[in-house]
Amino acid sequence: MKLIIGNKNYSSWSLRAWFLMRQCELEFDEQRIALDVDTTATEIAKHSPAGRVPTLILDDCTVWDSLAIAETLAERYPDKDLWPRSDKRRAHARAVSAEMHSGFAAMRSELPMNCRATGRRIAINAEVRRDIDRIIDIWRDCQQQYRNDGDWLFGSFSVADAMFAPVVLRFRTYGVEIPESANAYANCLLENDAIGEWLLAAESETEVISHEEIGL
Ligand SMILES: N[C@@H](CCC(=O)N[C@@H](CS)C(=O)NCC(=O)O)C(=O)O
Repeated sequence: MKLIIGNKNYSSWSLRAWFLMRQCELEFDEQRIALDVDTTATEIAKHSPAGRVPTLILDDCTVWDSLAIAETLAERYPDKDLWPRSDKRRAHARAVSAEMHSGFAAMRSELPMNCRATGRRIAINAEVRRDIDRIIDIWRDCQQQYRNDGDWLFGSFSVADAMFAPVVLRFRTYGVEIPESANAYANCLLENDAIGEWLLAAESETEVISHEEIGL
């Protein structure tokens, strides 16, 4: 199968699908399409009717949208436990993943993912603060319930960790101060080999998308 992604430096939705697949040791080819250049729309349209990345090309069909990709992979590779096995835990993981997927618009627009930038400072407005606080609550709640089973949000790695991975990178870029417990989760993610691989590739990219370059 092949995963179509955008720039590793900027494309947070691409990171979600890519990280999930890499961390779960699914074999795939990847094709990167540079975002925000003259050819972007034409190149993406060759693969995705929605005109968005990530898009997953399977032998028998094409799936676009990060959450649909996660659900399709979870169905096709049940042995990989992409979602937690316990019904209750899986429902919780689905709820926070959907919340991430459909929400946090303020944080996503004000703190764009920019992997290679660090030490950026921005003024955090009330809406962004609310998003950050809610994310920290989600992580704390998961840690209180499942930490005994492992360092990931639901103990073992799941789709939920892929969904929140770009948030950790945003906090890192903009130096968002987070409580110790949230830091422990962020560090678990930042020390992950697949995330390290993604960051290295992001650093080697040369394209600059000026409207994503926020903060001093
Ligand atoms: N809801 C979609 C969002 C995908 C999305 O917005 N992707 C952006 C890149 S991160 C994109 O493809 N933008 C197209 C463009 O910049 O032309 C998902 O979960 O995959």
